[in-house]
Amino acid sequence: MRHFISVNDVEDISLLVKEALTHKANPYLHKELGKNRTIGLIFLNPSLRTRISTQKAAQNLGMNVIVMNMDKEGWALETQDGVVMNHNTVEHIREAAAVMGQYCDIIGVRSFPRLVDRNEDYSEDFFNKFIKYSGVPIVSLESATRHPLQSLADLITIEEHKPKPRPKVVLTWAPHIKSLPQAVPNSFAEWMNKADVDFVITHPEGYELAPEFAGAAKVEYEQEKALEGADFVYVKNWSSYKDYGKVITMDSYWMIDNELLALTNKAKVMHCLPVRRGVELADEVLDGVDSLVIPEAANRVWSAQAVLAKLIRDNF
Ligand code: SN0
Repeated sequence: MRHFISVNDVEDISLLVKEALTHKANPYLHKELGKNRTIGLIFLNPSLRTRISTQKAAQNLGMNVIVMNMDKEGWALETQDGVVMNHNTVEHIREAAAVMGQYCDIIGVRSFPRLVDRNEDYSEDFFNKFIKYSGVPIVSLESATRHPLQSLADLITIEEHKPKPRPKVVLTWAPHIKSLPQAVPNSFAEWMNKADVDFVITHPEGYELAPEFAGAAKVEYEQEKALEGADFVYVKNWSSYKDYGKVITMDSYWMIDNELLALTNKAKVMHCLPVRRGVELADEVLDGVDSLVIPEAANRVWSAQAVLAKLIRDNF
């Protein structure tokens, strides 16, 4: 594995889950693996779990870690080629990424979509340029269209809590007041489509995910029907892909509460966090016995540790 950008970079997802669980059982077993290696974690957007869990994972492997909130502490970046930089941008990604590649053996990058131009976001231009100009392995800490470290942590959590060999997993759209990226649901869908699960997506009309991410997943527009027999309910809001970046409905009755949860097979509830209480998920569910949101967040460490260990082994 040269980079970790999507599920397509992973040869065998169940093997990666197994490796993550090995790190979980014995976090410091490979504390020499990353010795004298430096990882740079570059954030162009806010983060809590990704930042701390990836830093912790790298430290468990003995790596040196540099964290930079580039949006606040770095020079304003230009990403387009051929631009005469006589406006607000100060430094071109060609130089910025190349220089960081000189200081770091691996670079993790977080960069959200602008949600203005679908082609621009879905081309993953920023990530592709970062890969090209840095010259080192790149780990996605959430890109415009994907959040693979989250999806791997989700799969680890499902593996640990599944009540049967092939559980039913339902990804449900949730209401929100803001326009959010499709990265988390896109990524979750592409990982679930490769996992041994019965995968169903439910959302109001107009919130269809991009076909390359929805893949062969079953789409059920009636939420109550989708929830029937579910073993896991994965809750997430996203803005429209079709009417790009728009909030087309806020339908508050889509919020999962105990009444909707009663339709499932005693389902466990997942959410990548941060979650807006009383908007995306009812307090009674988040505070109830079926919530997995904290163990799911805890698994972010083992997800990152498995990925970094693989990158170190495969590249150095
Ligand atoms: C991000 C998202 O992609 O949906 C990060 C999730 C890991 N979430 C948000 O930006 C939430 C913002 C808000 O105002 O609730």
